[in-house]
Amino acid sequence: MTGFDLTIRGGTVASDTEVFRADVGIVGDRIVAVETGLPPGRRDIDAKNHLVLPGGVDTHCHVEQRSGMGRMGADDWYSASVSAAFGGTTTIVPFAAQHRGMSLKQAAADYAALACQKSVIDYSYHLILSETDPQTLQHDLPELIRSGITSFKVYMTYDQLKIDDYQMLDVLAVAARERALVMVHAENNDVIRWVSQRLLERGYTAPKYHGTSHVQLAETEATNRVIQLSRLFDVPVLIVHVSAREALATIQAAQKIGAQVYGETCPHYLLLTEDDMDLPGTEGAKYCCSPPLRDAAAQEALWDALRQGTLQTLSSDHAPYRYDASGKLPEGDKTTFKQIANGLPGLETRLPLLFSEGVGKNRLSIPEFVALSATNHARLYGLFPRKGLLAPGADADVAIWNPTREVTLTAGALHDQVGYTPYEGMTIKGWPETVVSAGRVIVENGRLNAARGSGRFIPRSTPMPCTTERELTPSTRFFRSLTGSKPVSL
Ligand code: DUC
Ligand code: ZN
Ligand code: ZN
Repeated sequence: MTGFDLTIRGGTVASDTEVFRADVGIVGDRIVAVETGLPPGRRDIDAKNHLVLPGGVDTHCHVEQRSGMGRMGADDWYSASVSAAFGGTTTIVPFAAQHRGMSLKQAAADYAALACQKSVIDYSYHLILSETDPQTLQHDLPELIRSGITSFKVYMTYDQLKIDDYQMLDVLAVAARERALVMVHAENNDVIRWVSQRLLERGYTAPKYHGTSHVQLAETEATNRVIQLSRLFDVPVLIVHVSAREALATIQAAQKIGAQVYGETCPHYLLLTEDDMDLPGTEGAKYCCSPPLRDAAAQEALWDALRQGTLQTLSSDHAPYRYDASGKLPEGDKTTFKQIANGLPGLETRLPLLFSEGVGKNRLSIPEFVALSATNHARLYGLFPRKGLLAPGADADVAIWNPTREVTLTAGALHDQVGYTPYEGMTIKGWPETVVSAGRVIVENGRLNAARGSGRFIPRSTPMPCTTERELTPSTRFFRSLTGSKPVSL
């Protein structure tokens, strides 16, 4: 084949199953060849001694979004997408959030307008659903799913966002009918509320009490509850940001009996612990996220779960709240654990951390890294085979990694607007030095070469978990029939 616009030459290519020597030939925005000995293109990149991997796909990040607590993140679509690109991620899927009283369709339209003006890499978005009225569930949601927004998140906690079990059943029924993937923030709201109230009454206000109030059993209980609810219709659910051992065991047990449960975790649950919330003054606020950081045993269990496939994706859950009154500390040094914005930044550090701590420390193979960083995201959320692999026909999204380059992480060197990194001073090994998005070399020699708004919206197909045809039991068939408008016979 001749006439490549770009070839990436002499590198070690990997997929989620194999590692092999090949050149990658690109025409326009697509990969057209992956084989050895390709002829020169109009431009050649020498990838000798480098790994040539699919650009990362980050399917859980918060960008230009107001939180359940009403707090605005520091990153807009421009800064977030630039930061993602520098960290080797070429597709992001954040959230268009419907807050109470808002039209879902309007929330999605407003969000789309922001994204298309600013993102420098390809993107889609999920929805966040906080209303379950007929307009939302019967009209807006099905229409948005059919337009390529094929997943959405619901919350079991946060007074301003949570849905109850009855609403959850309504939501799961629509997902089953429309073949969309439901992402769930699984924590028991009342347990957290009850414990928090008692702690505050007794003057326990420091950041570390965030961890105390988000006790592990709150995550276990909610995880189990939504899994059981999903079984009524045999509909897939994906538990986001799994942090704890018991929640993992619950997911594993449900998978064993055939429940369609998928799971995600994030770098901070693998690398940080509850001790990080226990720093002098309010410093621990930088480490408050929900669910909270756990302990070393949880970290080991999460690594195991990533290797064994209990959890399929590693997302950043980038939630960029600055360490000031706009984010983490609305009441300055008087801020209680209950007022701290929940979440950690991590779009740019997600893959370098996973590479260094995973591949570099022999916890993960290179194919496992590719699966957890890109391929599984693409499959689970309806982006495959356009994203998440290097093969003819796929989008030319490539991260060229120097596996031996050492980098010391500092907030000043990152490209988000958060102003701190939880990993300040940590030295890691391996960095995505050159990043190609839709055939454009957008990061090279530490510089960005991409215009605002040059990323594209990618309509998503039916998520893989929702495509599997399963034989329904008579009971599931019956309960599914109750979600339609036709009369059912008992
Ligand atoms: N849930 C998230 O998914 N991200 C940040 C905070 C939260 O509660
Ligand atoms: Zn969440
Ligand atoms: Zn999140």
